[in-house]
Amino acid sequence: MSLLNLHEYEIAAREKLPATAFDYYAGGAGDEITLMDNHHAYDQIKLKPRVMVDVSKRSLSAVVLGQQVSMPILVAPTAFQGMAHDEGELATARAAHAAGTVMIASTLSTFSIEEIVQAAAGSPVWFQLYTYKDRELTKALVNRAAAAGCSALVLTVDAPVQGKRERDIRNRFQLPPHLTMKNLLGAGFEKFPHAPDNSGLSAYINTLFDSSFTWKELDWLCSITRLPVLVKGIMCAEDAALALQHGASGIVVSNHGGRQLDTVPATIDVLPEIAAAVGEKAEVYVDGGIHRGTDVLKALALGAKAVLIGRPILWGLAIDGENGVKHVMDLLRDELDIAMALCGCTSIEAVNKNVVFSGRG
Ligand code: FNR
Ligand code: LAC
Repeated sequence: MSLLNLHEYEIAAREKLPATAFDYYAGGAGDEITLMDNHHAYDQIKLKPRVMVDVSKRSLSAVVLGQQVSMPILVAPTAFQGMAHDEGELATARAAHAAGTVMIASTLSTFSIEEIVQAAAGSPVWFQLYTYKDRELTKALVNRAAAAGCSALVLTVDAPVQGKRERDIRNRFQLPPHLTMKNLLGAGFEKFPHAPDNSGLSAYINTLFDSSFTWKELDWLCSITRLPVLVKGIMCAEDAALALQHGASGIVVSNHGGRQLDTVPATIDVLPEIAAAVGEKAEVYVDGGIHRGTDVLKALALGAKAVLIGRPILWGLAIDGENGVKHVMDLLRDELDIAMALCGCTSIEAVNKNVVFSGRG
């Protein structure tokens, strides 16, 4: 029998993947408190069912950065998808296309951004940007993404240094030898450095990423591209306001899936305050811990335009490549559809904070 929900996908993926890969995908920083809170915070929020509403016709379609998607559920950028499946990011891009939604491709992908955009077959791909100390390289990545056909940049700002991920340190995490970070091939940064006592990724990030990047550099980034820039990794209203002042078209409320700074709040707990501060000025997205359609509905109710899904995509990919990712998206879509119907909502626009009991938002 096929898997029934995203939790079952995780269990099956844990059995299938090499332990080092599973740990890298599943793990978080420190004691993994934030990783767990991201999930559990959703359970504390209670939906308000509404009855005797005509819900016979329903639509989940939404518009993100001016682009129509079949549902407000997007694929979060996650690195090294080639560890989950030989077709890696290409399988994910095909599944996102089949699901009618956006894939956000990581800078640290195991296929190139050109290959990924091609696999997406006309569906929107956004490029997640990590900024390298080598400013020309950073600029070259931006230009390449635009030339490849990406329709937005997602600048990740919560990783000037890498969080302390003890699973990866313990495993001396390394990329399997047959995989490279293809976007970085020309620059010679396609492999981890030698790091016998550490996570190779941690050594890579701490050597190469630009930890001096500030709001001033966001101005610079916006000045060198015509693509809209989303800033990913915002956890408070003050930083959301700064992002907008410096040219962002939107923000992603994210704690990097609990992988950077442990003991920061669950994203869903800070979303209402940030969404209220941003108002109609820009688009607000959220990720972290979402594994049920009811979670998606709660995030929309509390102010998100759409949500991003990280790890569950990797579990789908590990189990059955493109079909697995598509099935994960379909499960979430069906669950969201049911939850909306039972809350009396027939469209995404109809979802608002009245869908949850008060106490939050
Ligand atoms: C990530 N994330 C991430 N974010 C980013 O901006 N660039 C990246 O390359 C990666 N890589 C990455 C790898 C893996 C294995 C994970 C789990 C996460 C963070 C990701 O985009 C997202 O913020 C979280 O994964 C969301 O939380 P959930 O859905 O995984 O709980
Ligand atoms: C991670 C980095 C690559 O979370 O974003 O592993």
